[in-house]
Amino acid sequence: MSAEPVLLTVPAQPFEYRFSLAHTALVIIDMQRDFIEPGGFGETLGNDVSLLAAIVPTVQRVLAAWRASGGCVIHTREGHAPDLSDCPPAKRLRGEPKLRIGDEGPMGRILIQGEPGHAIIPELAPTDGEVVIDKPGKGAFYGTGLGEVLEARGITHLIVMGVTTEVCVQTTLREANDRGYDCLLVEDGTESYFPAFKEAALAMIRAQGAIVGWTAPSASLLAVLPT
Ligand code: C5J
Repeated sequence: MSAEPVLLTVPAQPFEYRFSLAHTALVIIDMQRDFIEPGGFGETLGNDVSLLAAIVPTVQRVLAAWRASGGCVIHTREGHAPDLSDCPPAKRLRGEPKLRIGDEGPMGRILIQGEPGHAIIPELAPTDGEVVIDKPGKGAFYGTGLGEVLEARGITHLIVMGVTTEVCVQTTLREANDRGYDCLLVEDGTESYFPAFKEAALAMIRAQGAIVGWTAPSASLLAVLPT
């Protein structure tokens, strides 16, 4: 008879979040040079990328603690095949960015797999055995094998960090919630180019009795992880 996994409880909003390490994945969304460093996709859209860089130490701290606890780690990267076959023209042609997806920039072709800008920042580089999901869209389930990866590992809960809060993070949380996952978003482990959008997204996620999920500061999560 196998023992029941130990349940950990995080003080969270709108109420406590309970999870077991055995059935929970830490999902780190799109902490790529293209979003966080000058000269990438984020900056071509006119954004101040320093806002996003500010959360790197927090994400590093939670990742280190999660790795030490032996939990499953999943990283995602937004990007497209070099021939752009998985990039809808509407995504590439929308707006008036300085450079479009696929154009040559200071970190290689913008948002293209294998280019320097597409890489996860070195501070958060995946280690052997960690899953990396390449995604063509904003949500991490659309057009990827993430659902199958989670199912194969018996994952029922997701603890999420990354960028940007109201775009790829929120889209992924909504996709996950519709698939039945209980999700906790780490408040200081996510950021937006627009602080007001971050706050609004956090409020929307936890409203109506955790209609999309829970939110909690990293300190509350770190306090319950085994040392
Ligand atoms: C965006 C993302 N903002 N990772 N991507 O286009 O949030």
